Amino acid sequence: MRLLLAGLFIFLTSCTGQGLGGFVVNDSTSGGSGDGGALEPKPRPCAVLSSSYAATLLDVAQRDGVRVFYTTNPADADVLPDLTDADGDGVPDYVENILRQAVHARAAYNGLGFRDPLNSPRYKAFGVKFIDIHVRAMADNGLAYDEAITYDNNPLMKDVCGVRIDLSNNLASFPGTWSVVAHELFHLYQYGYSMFKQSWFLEGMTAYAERVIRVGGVKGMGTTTLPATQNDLDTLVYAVPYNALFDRLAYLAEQDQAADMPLNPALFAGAYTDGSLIFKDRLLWGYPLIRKMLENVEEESKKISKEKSWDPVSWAESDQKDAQYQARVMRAIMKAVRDSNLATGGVAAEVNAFLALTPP
Ligand SMILES: [Ca+2]
Ligand SMILES: [Ca+2]
Ligand SMILES: [Zn+2]
Repeated sequence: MRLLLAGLFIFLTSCTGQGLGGFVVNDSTSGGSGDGGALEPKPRPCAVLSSSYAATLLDVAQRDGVRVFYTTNPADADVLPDLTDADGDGVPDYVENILRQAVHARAAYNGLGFRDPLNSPRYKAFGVKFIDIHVRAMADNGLAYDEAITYDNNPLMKDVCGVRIDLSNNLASFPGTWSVVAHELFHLYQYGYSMFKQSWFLEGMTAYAERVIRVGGVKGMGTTTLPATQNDLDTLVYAVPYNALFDRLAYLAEQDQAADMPLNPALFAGAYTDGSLIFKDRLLWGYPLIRKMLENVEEESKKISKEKSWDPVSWAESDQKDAQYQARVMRAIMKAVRDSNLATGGVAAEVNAFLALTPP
């Protein structure tokens, strides 16, 4: 690791080649400094990386604080296979549609009261200015990283701090009904609220949240009932990234399944370059409960930081994913459920059995 002075900021440069999992900022072991009871964490240095792929993403399209980096260079491994540019403005439709999904989904999440990641104490502490989407040739459809980073080997990134999403350069028939941009984007919201990166929490909740643009108010109509035993909780929730827990709880919390999301109607008119609507319907059930869960989980994240004397905005990756904290995340989630009084009528037994699994 080397230190660079750039203006008033001190950047930490990664010397790992293994992606962000082996991220070096965490080995600053700033434990102890904590936030000392202050409302917002003190400023932190954004990490500066020099990954080789980033150097060749030499095109960018940006709007409303979202930057999409890509390449049209046919000699580059990450080149877009489809360079169609229907309106001839120089931005390929593929990139334009990524940008439109990101901007619309973000406006919706924010309009529903979820705290924008760039307004979170965590990312404010690192001086994050952009949501950066890197369009690449990759095996996954998308990935969302939680570290605050920039790249010093790409002139377009200009050493301005961002949070990074990687997206495949080759999603079949994108945009179609794809919601992967909205999905990865919601992970950034989760990261803004807490340090936890347990898969059941991240993916279960996000598989629900991407309904913001997909057909339906929740995934699978919320028909999968809540875990009723510890074994259910272990095998159907904790062991299953794309579990049905959040969809079921959001379904139970919704009072009016036909209600439009209370968003600016102009947002719902948003369309992709082919004219198809970005929002496939206006439904997202139970979002106030999900929002409350995130707020409770944020408190739990802060509590653990204090108990462990960890930097509240920078935990070791292994601690972020540590299953020993899953019951504490679950307790924070259950507190939101208890406070919402869902255990009534025909589902009282189901909800109470679930809540009994992790007592307050
Ligand atoms: Ca265009
Ligand atoms: Ca929907
Ligand atoms: Zn995900």
